[in-house]
Amino acid sequence: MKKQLLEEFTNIFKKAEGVRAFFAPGRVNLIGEHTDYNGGHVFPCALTFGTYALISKRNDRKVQFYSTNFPDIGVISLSLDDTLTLNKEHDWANYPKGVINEFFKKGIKLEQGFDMLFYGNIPNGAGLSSSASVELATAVALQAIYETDFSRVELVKMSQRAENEFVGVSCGIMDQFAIGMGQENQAILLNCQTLDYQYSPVVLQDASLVIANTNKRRALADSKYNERRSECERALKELQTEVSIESLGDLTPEQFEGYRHLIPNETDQKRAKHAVYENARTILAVEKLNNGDIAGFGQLMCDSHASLRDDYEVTGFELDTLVEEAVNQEGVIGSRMTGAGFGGCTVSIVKNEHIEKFIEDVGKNYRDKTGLTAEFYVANVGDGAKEI
Ligand code: NG1
Ligand code: MG
Repeated sequence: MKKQLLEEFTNIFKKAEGVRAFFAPGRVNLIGEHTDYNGGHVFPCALTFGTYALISKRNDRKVQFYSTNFPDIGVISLSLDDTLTLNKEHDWANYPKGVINEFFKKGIKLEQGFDMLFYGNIPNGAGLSSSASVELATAVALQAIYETDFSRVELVKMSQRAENEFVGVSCGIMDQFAIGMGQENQAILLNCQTLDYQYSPVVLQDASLVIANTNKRRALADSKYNERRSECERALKELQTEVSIESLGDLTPEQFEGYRHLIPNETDQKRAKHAVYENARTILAVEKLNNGDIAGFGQLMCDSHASLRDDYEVTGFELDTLVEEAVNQEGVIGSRMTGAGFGGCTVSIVKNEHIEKFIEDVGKNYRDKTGLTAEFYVANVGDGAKEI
C-alpha cells in the first residue's frame, strides 16, 4: 500500500524525498448509540481499514492536497498566508483544512507549507467515520512534520473541533476518540462527559464482527441528527427544572422512570428514555464482554437496536431489514445498527463457521426485500492513528 501510494505521490507532486506516511482507521461502534452528545458512554473500536496520508514539507507557504479517491477534483492548493475557507465543491478537503485551522488556533506558526496525498478505503457515508479518519490522519501528520507535542487526547479534541467549528457538523467526541485512541483488538469504553476511558479486549471466542452496509444513502441523516440533539436538549432542560443533573447520562433508568413525567412532550420523553437506557445498557454490555458472556453482550446489542428503532426512531426499513434477517440466521449472537442511523451499516456478531452462509442468505433476503445490494466486511479491530 505504502509503496504504491509513494509512487502516486511522486506522480502528483513530482517529489519523492522526505515523504512520511500515516494511517488513521475508521471505527465501528459496538454499543452506546446517540449517547456521546448526551454525556453517556460509548463502546467503539478502530478498524483495519481507514485513511492513508502521505506528507512532505515544502520550502514555500503553499499547501497542496490530493485525494486518490477524488481524482476528478485534482490538486487543491492554498496559501498559508490566506484565510482558510470552507469550500462546498471540494468538500473532502474541508476536513484537513479544519485541522490546519486548529493548529493555527493553538498558536502554531506553520512557517512552511506541505504537499499531502490521501487514500481511503472506508466505505463513504456508511457511518464508519471516514471524516474523523481524515481529520486524525491530518492531525498526526501535522504533529509529526511541525514537531508539536500535543497529547493524543488533545489531537482528538482538535479534530472534533475541526468538524464542529470549521466543517459545521456538530458531532460528539466518539469518532475522533476511537480513531485517535484505538488499539489493536481492543474496544474503548468511553465516558463522553468526563473522557474517562478503559480498554476491553474484543474476545469473541469462535465468532467475529461482521459489518453490513445497507448502501442506503443517509440523505436525512444530518437534519434528523440535529433534530434528535434538540429533542434531547429540551428533555434535559425539563428535567433540570427539578433534578440537578448535567446530562441525560447522569441518570439511571430507575431514576429516569421517577422523573419522566417532568417531560411533557411525549416524543422528547422517548428520546431521553433511549439515551438513559442505552447508556446503562452499554456499561452492562461491557461488563458482560469482560466476563466472557458473549451471548449476554449480543442480547444487549439487539436491545439497543430495538430502542433505536422504537424510541429514538433513527433506523428505517433498510437497517431494520438487515438486522431482522441477521437475527434469523443460525450462529448470530447479536446485531444492531451502528453510527447515526437512517442508513449506513449494521454490526453483528456471527459464529465463524456460519459467516459464509450468513453473508449469502442475509445478502439475498435483503436484496429481495429492498432492491438494494448490501456489502459485508468481516472486521478486524486495529490500531488508532499512527505513522506507518
Ligand atoms: P456517524 O454515524 O459516524 O455519522 C454520528 C456522530 C457520532 C455519534 C453517532 C451516534 C458524526 C460525525 N458523528 O456518527 O458522534 O453521535 O452518530 O451514536 O456526526
Ligand atoms: Mg462523518
